[in-house]
Amino acid sequence: MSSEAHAAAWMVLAGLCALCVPCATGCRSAGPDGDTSSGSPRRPGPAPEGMVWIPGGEFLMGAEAASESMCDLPGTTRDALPVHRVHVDGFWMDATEVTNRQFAQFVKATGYTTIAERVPTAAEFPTAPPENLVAGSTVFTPARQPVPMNDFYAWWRYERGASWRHPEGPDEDLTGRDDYPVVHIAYDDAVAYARWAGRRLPTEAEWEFAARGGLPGQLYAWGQEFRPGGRTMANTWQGRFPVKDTGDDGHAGIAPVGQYPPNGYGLYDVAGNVWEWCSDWYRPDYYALLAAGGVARNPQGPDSPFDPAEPTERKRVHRGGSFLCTEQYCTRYMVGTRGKGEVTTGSNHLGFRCVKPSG
Ligand SMILES: [Ca+2]
Ligand SMILES: [Cu+2]
Repeated sequence: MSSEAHAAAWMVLAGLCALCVPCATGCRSAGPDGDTSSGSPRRPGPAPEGMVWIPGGEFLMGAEAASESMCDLPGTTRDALPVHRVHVDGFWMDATEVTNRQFAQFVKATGYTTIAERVPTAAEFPTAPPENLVAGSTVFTPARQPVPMNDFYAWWRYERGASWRHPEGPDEDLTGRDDYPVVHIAYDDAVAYARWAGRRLPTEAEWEFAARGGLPGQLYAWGQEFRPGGRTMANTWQGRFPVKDTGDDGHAGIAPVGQYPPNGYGLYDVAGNVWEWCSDWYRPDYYALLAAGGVARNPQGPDSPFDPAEPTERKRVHRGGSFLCTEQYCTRYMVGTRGKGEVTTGSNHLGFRCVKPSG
């Protein structure tokens, strides 16, 4: 991929968090009737390493939260509507986001090179100037002063040499970061890891069912309040975005996995820290399609991707929000809301976790 492709890609990427601004209309959850019914409630034996059992069942998927309307910026859609009924079978899920330590084991065993580490070729991108054919990825950089919220170039940059090994750029490495989530992971990178581990990526429905932790129709993975009793539940952004993250929640920027309370199923960081890849193609109208068909059983996503905001980009779903999310801008740490990203594009706030079927 060329820098041009990257440029397009990081526009897409930034779209995750870039298009959202706070709405003044308040927030509503999916409603109190989103009760779960039992799917596969019994743990089918001992847990695979690092995984917890997600019992499956029926639930109300999506969000009516004002956060995902993102007011009136171009390219935004209420893509987490309508709230609709979904059933998922039980499965195992990684309790945490995949860490640098885990990803390093995979790379050591397989010699895998991530997309961000590959030098794009002139054959792939004949129109790109040679100087643009450099490996790298997208890195968040604080703005020096407050900037308009409609231009994410003010805080995203393409950094040559950035990759999972060098999250902030070539001068930084993984020293002391073994337990941090791996980042700068493109979709195929995540799939390759999952295959090696005998696992796979979650569907979007599995991800949301799991993230809700058995609590029906809540705004957050832990309930209706962002800070219940003043307690910090997730790694997000405090302070003026995108200028200064004050780290009032204990971490300015990315945090090691598992620093905040787990949800009802024992999953850590399903809100904030890093976005997580799901296996579904992204379409903003997919929920409407599902809702028309009654209870959707183990939905796998649409057959093909389509984002009207960027119709040529092939995107898959991201979930969970990141350490950059803030009510000033993007509150997609809310459990039913959706993100999306072009499949070859990673960044320093995008990672993943895996699931494994019970059988
Ligand atoms: Ca934080
Ligand atoms: Cu966000």
